[in-house]
Amino acid sequence: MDKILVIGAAGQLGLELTHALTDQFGGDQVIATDLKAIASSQFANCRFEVLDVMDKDALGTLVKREQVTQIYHLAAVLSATGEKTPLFAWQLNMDSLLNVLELAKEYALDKIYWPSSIAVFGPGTPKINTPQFCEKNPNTVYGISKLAGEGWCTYYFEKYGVDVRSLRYPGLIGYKSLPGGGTTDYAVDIYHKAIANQPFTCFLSEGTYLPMMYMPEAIKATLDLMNAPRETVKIRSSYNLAGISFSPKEIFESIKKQVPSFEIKYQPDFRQSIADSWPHSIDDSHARADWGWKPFYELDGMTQDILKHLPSFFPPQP
Ligand code: AKB
Repeated sequence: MDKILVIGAAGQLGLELTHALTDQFGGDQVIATDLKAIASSQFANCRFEVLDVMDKDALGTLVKREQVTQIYHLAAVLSATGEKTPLFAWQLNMDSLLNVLELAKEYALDKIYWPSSIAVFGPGTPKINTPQFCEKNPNTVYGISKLAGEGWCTYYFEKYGVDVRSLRYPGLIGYKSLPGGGTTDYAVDIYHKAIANQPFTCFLSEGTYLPMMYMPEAIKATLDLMNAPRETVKIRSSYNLAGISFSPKEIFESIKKQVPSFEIKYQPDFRQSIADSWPHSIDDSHARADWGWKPFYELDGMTQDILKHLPSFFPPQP
């Protein structure tokens, strides 16, 4: 029987993915873990344990004791935060992945999921419809660690047969939790300001196009990839994945259709150069061909859905 361990379950992606995994496998089969004990209240339908993924012995004990068969390893320092503490970001992002891959080899686990990112691309990458295979020269420590991680995933698959699967997520936009230190996170914060009837100051310039994805699509893509038969998963570094590409001006205009009084101003900071090094749009034809991926949201549909649901998760403060 499948036993699923989620590492970094209290993060923006982790929270929603853990709930989806609980729906798929049943609460008894899923163990949510995070560094923060306070997160336990968010996992009423499955077990929660405090875990530091850097502690390989504690991770190994948990995997053995619970007879874990699959690990979703989501803990990471993201792009903007990573630039403030580069060595810590490298250490956390790399050592934690190696801990998980080593245990997957040692205990012959069935499957591993590890997210990569559009941050693996860099200034020399083609910006429009960025291909799966092209020049990658990331210039953030986050991007460098994701690119190295993709190499390690391929290595463990080829040398040891570890069935590790990965997606290069665009910026993820959800309404159930707050984002955590990414360059694309302006596209989450902007909705919080809109429902609070406050003006939004954007840290990117109005014309900065970035690939983004609404959370329900990211969850579906992740489960589709993980549920695909082993032989259909032909790329073992990480799959390109596309949702919607838009600029701060376009998301602002989309929100303004629903909240006519909404205002924005632009004050680009250090995150602008990170965004400028990333693609505008992504070619995900390999994901479509290999395991049937197809995105289903457009910008206005996502905006309507978020504005409808966000106030019940984060009631606007007076
Ligand atoms: C970030 O902005 O750092 C992340 C990402 C694109 O991986 N959302």
